[in-house]
Amino acid sequence: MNMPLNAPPLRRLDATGPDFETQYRALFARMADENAEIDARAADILRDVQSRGDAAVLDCTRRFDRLDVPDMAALEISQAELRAALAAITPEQRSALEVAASRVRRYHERQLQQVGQSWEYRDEDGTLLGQKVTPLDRVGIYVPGGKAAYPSSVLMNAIPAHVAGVQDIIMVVPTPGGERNPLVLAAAAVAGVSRAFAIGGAQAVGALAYGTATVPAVDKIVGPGNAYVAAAKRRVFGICGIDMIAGPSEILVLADGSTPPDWVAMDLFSQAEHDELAQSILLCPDAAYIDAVASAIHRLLPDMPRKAIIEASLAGRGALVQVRDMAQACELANRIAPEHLEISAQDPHQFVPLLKHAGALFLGAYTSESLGDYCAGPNHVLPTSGTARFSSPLGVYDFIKRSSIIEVSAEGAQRLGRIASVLAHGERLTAHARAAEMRLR
Ligand code: HSO
Ligand code: ZN
Repeated sequence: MNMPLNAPPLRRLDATGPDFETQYRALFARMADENAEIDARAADILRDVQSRGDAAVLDCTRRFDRLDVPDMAALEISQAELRAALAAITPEQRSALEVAASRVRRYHERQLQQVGQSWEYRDEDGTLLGQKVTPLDRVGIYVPGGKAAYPSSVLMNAIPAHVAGVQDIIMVVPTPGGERNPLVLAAAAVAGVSRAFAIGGAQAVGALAYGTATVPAVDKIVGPGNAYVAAAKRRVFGICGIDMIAGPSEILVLADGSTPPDWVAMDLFSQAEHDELAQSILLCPDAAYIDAVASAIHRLLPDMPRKAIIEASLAGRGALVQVRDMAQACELANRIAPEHLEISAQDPHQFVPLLKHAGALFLGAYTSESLGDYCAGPNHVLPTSGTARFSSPLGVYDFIKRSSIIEVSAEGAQRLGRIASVLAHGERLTAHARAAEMRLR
């Protein structure tokens, strides 16, 4: 049964071997995601939307989404339509959406308790210092609607915004050929989206960033999209905020060999099925177990409806890697900094202190990543492509900002005034110095 797999779909590497460094570099060669041509086209679209507003958005929607409507009003999805979609889905779907939403809400409410608190303290001389937390006024949520339309992503983007206290949540979702996805609309109703528009691509990003007669300008745009959307988000950053530039999905499984191999194989598939460019990797010290996962992959793959995508993803960027031990697996995991990190081990907790960089950690055999994708509670919008080294899951903190508060007492102005005056003179900024000195007794 232990059929070793050396040919495609999945390469096998040995992390203790002499060639590993070269193989590793090839496996993680970053995709050239800043395609100059795509960027130039996104820039053209943004310029057009900035100057012609709704008319440009309508033209693009005709061209790219094959959707010809007389005016932008026809592209707004009304609250009544969102509610109707919620009423029309099956009771089972509705309850799944609602339970998922309430778990996601609860998790993010906990986050709000930690990061949403304003605070202040007083110096001995009475000077008051603090930090005031305020939600953003209005945010835009980009929901992909082409190859992949994910109602779960509507929840994951809108709920933290809602929990943070954002008043206006504007959703955009492309509807190629005019087809509106009922589950996406139902999720928008559950999540409390304020307004929704059937637009997408760089034109939707432009509409949200600059505002048009119909689409209100937002303070931040969140949510994943295709390469045009990513390019447009990069370009409007600064006019408004953006969350991150999301790359293809990734899963890294660290296995000690105690989880049924079929479970691990299916978890690898679960990310691979998102995209030909998705990346699924197994790290394991046990060669026989790797064989077992390889044969599970062979056996299970033919039955998968998305087997072509899975196969392309596994063959292109997947790997089964034998490591010296679990400690080496943890070192490699930190280097990879994956979006999703499953620790499929008998005692996963012993490895947690060793793991520093990952979008989300999934502990133990029962924690399939897919549970996190839908309903465990934490956000599924996560840093990809190694950006977990410096960034975090989408969260309530992405929808709030902080203002500093300073109230200097008459007493405090004496001490601080002298310090400020010295430093201001050092910078040759006389007005700064005088402003401080005038308040000295
Ligand atoms: N794993 C994806 C999220 C998702 N999965 C949506 C299923 N639906 C990116 O983290
Ligand atoms: Zn997923």
